[in-house]
Amino acid sequence: MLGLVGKSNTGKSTFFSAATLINVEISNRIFTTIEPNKGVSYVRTECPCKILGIKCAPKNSLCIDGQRFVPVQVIDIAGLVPGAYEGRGLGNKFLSDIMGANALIHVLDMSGGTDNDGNPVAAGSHDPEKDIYFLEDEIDYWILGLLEKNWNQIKQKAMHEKIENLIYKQLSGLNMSSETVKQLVEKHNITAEIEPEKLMLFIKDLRQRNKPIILVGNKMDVFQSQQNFEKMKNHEIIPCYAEAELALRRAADKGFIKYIPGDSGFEIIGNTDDRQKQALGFIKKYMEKYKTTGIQDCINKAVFDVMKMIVVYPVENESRFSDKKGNILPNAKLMPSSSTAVDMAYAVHEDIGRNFISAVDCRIHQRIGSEHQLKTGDIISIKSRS
Ligand SMILES: Nc1nc2c(ncn2[C@@H]2O[C@H](COP(=O)(O)OP(=O)(O)O)[C@@H](O)[C@H]2O)c(=O)[nH]1
Ligand SMILES: [Mg+2]
Repeated sequence: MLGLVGKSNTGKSTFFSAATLINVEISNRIFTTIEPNKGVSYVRTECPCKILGIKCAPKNSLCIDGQRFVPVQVIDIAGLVPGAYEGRGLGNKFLSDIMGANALIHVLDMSGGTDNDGNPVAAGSHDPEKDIYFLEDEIDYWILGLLEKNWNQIKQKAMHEKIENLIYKQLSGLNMSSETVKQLVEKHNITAEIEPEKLMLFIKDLRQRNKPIILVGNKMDVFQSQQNFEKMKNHEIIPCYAEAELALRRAADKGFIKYIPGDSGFEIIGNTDDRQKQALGFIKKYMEKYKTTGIQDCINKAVFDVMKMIVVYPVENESRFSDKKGNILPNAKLMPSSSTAVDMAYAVHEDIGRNFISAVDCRIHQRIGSEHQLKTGDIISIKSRS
């Protein structure tokens, strides 16, 4: 799950609406909104149907003109205010929401038109670079709070129990592997008597692994944003124009334009009035400069580069690339990049994993073993004892 975070007024809800709107027939829209702030977005990847010259029939995902869109949950996490970690504002809700996120997309108002508390101010009056550190600090202090709450107990128990186990239990809500916690505890030489500054370095390291942050510079259409973007070149920021992406997806939904999320342009195909033409013209100019609106880039970066996932296609029939019913490339599965053939078998079904015999890499018609490492785009048929 990806969490959208940022102060009020930076464009999170606009980003969320754009990222979760996709122009496909209703029958294909299997994923609907779960809660008001939770929705489904899609990572975009080349569908193997294109290169193989076949017509696919996706079931758990979508294929638009040879681009496969694979669902990923997104949550619009409101409530970031200074002191959220102390429960200020919607602080507690904010923190329990980020607890469940695998990566955070931090939406910045690059125009500097939003003050510390999330109030709109004149563009250029706030330094958006500060917001980067502000979010990191909020999360760090929150994790520190989780540890400090029971530090006295940890101290006592540390006499007869390993400190890494105690810290692991204390941070169980973060869903980290015990292996990662152990590694970090060793790396930072954590003991029950650790000095606060050293503990903070440990927490920063832990946060970077547990809640990696993708920086999004929104409102790049505003003049001041471009100056700030130049000034902040030492950070890796994806330039973004959320309002435009929302307008494009809505226009595509209504049939005015042809636009596939993530494309570097669009085509007007319906009747548009002067006002619409003007708005689309402005967006077109922006895209000529920045290539895309940035929304799809953010989702893809989060899933592929930061969470390091791959997309693989399990099939039954190894020569037709289909399921039992003949649907070609029906399912696209997101898996961690280190996944093996047997991992995929388990991901399809527990029983198939347990009864795994071998698998076939269908694109090259080659048998592969259980420990064979998969790569993105693989089409795999699994043989199991039935
Ligand atoms: N210029 C510009 N304004 C935007 C963009 N995205 C959002 N906004 C505006 O910023 C304001 C706050 O947006 P909203 O999505 O409600 O922000 P949230 O409070 O972070 O959820 C609204 O007036 C939006 O229209 C953008 O890409 N460019
Ligand atoms: Mg909002």
